[in-house]
Amino acid sequence: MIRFEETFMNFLLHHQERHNRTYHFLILMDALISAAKHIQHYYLTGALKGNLGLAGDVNVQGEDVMRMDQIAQEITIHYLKASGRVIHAISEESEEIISINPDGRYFVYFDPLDGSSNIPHGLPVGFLFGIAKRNLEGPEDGHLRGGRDYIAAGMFVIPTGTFTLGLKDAGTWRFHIDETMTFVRPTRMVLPEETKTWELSFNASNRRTYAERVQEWIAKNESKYAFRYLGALAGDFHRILSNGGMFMYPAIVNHPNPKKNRPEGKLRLMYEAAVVAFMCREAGGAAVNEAGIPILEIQPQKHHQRTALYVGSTKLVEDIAKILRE
Ligand code: AFP
Repeated sequence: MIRFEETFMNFLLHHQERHNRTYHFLILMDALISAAKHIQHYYLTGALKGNLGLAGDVNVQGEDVMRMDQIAQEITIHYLKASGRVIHAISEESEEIISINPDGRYFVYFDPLDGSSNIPHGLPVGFLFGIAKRNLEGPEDGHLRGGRDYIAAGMFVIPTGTFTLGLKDAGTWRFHIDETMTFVRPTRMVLPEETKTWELSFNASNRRTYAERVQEWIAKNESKYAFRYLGALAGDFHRILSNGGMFMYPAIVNHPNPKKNRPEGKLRLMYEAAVVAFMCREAGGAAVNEAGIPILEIQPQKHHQRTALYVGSTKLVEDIAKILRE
């Protein structure tokens, strides 16, 4: 006997009544889910079809573009256009703001395939997105919204079939894909208080390049927690949300080759850091930058702005934030 479970769309319908969300939001979410499923299909068949290699271009960040980055970008733009609900999008794969529909009511900030070093291996990557609402009443108020103004943010971990969504003032929820390719079984994610399962996640090969105070914090705390690192933010943050602990991508300030320093951090504010910070807040956690400032309070100055990131259980994030603020 097949057991049918509560679907994502049913869950949203139920929630929208309680949180004053409109059908426009549902239609946008439907578009993002369709895009994610389509990307997942290409990813799963990518090794056979020759789609897991380089595309031959360099993106706005100066990085080699993978074929899958291009495919994921095209698919996402297609569905955002079809939804009719988006005025502008900002994507890691496009230097310019992408104009979609002048009558659209949402801004969407996304990275359609984050974690490129995993692509050639077919290992987990992320499709991350944040959504903000356009000011429909007053004058146009620009696209550069800080995380505090997002109404939702989420991530698909591709190809694992998991989808996690943070809804403003309504929690962070995880869904799993079923046999019919439907996301089902909403589970509310709350970061565990109990430290037994907590993990630390950072690129250990960079540790000597971090600021001294960050290196000292790591030396003092690392033996208390398990260490895990996948190299794709969505996958690493997925674990932190379930197990607790902290993911960090600190500023690189002590690289032996000073040209390789990244004092502003590596991750992108609008479609990486603010997305996970938003989900983390809704799950009871916190996130700060290298100055100990809450990620959600940072007002972006440019679309592809970078930031350092410390995100996870409030106790750990606050502990390191105190040191970062000194
Ligand atoms: P790429 O998509 O450019 O590989 O970057 C992935 C990412 O932005 C994020 O998903 C990871 O957490 C982080 O960078 C990994 O960076 P390192 O390879 O330097 O550890």
